[in-house]
Amino acid sequence: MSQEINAASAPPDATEFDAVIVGAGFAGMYMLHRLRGLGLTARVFEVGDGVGGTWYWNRYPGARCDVESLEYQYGFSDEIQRDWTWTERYAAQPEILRYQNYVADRLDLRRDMRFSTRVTSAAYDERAGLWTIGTDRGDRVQARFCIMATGCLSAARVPDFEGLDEFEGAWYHTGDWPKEGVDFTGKRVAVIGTGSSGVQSIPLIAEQAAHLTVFQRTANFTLPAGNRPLPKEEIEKSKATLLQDRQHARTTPGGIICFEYNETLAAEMTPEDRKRELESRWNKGGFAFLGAFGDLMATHEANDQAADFARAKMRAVIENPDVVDLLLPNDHPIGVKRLCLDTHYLETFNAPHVELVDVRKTPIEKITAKGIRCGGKEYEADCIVFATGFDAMTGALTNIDIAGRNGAKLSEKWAAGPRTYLGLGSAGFPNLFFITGPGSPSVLSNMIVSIEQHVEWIADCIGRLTEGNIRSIEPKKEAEDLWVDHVNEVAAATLYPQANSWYMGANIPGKPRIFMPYAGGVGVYGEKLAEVAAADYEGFELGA
Ligand code: NA7
Repeated sequence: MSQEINAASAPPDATEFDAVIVGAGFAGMYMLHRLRGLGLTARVFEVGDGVGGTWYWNRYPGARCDVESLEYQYGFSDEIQRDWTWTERYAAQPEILRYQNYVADRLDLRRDMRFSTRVTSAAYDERAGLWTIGTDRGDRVQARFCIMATGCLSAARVPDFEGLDEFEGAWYHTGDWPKEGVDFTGKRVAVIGTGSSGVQSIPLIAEQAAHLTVFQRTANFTLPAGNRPLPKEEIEKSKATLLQDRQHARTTPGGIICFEYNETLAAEMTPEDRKRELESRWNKGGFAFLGAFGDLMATHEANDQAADFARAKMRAVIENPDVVDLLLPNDHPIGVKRLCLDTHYLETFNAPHVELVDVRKTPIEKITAKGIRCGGKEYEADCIVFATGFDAMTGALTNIDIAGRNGAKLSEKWAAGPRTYLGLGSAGFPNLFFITGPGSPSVLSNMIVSIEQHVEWIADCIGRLTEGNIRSIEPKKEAEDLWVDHVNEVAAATLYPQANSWYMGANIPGKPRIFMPYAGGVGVYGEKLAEVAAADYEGFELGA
């Protein structure tokens, strides 16, 4: 590791690099480390004033990872993992951000990073074989490779509600939370949105607020996270085996070993066995619930068993008869919208100062000076929290003016939905890589496992191109078309397309309804990546 730490950086005022990396979250940090290991120069640009990406921005109360901390960490360095100790089963945002800063210190990453800088454009010069990257601070730098480590959930989105600029109170988006925090003590607070961010923040906001009004469009399946402090023995065991465990995780569908998939189909089990399986997984907490039967995500029959079980459990903790039916999800199979893991979310609605408004029945009409108008009634609020999600998977990419061969724009090419080969690149955009791009397992997996899988593949690829004096790599259109078809076919064999989810782009008016991540699983996908690389980058055009 020390050799890589000492790798030469480009001078601070350099404008030419081997690679530019956009984003300093988990993906950008590791990518920089790997490129340094190849002896290449790289510059990272990041909007935040520090490393962290998702975990830099999502500082809302209760923000916590829904993948267990012992698995949600880098697995590439034994030294790094051994010298860090997680405290809880699910790490909270401040702890994850501390971890990222610890890694940035250990690898001395910041000297090649420029913070508080947004990349606004990237244009490919075909003759020179170089990308020119522009930023909002006026930088114009050139690099052979441009690597988008921009994250899948980083373009925070406030819906276009009429009247927001007239609102006299303060408003916040969970994905762009003030660093100094927000004190809701004694305030009347409105929260719009009941995805993971709403479900995590609502119980804590309710503890402070004088009155809390929650505006719900879709009731979500939510189950107890079962968070707890990590015992010493569990930590020690993980430290001893993390690197092997990570190899194992890469062969699993979700990149998570504690998930424990049961491959038996629901119909092959007795009702008692099904109940026992669901009960033990529910009690354990976490996403493992979705692994109860082999066909839980594939057939309505199996899914209904789990969904009915979950609804009964949810119903049991809701005391307020006025809201019980509203809080129970009934318009989508369980798991096809991101499952929420909560700590006392449903119980929050038992409190007399917490109110639930159904905006499916009566959509929000407008934001007023004093609050939110909905169903002809004005709900007054001192603060509004938008827990309304992200322009997921594509937003952070299409927000940058990316121009490939002949000036063709990525945003135009993707107007009817993202088109990539393996989620790694797009035809017409040579030497442009996406880390966990659309068309890869990404958000359906442990993001860090998928990030490492991509970063290592990209680093190997760049290393081989550099050694072989190969100027460029770019997906062939035929390979891309086949991959997009394959991604769609795999999704169609699951229940995923049956919900209005951000996986489908359904949360953004006008966004094409396409299932964006690859549902074939991390293991299967990893085999495909290895085959492609071994076959001299089959499906890619290599430019001499
Ligand atoms: P999500 O999961 O996209 O949730 C956003 C929520 O906001 C969801 O309940 C939406 O309802 C709701 N929403 C969005 N737009 C509106 C409008 N216009 N009116 C009313 N309600 C609206 O984002 P999160 O930040 O909670 O979580 C993102 C991921 O981060 C999560 O899945 C984990 O992977 C971590 P809808 O369901 O679309 O009807």
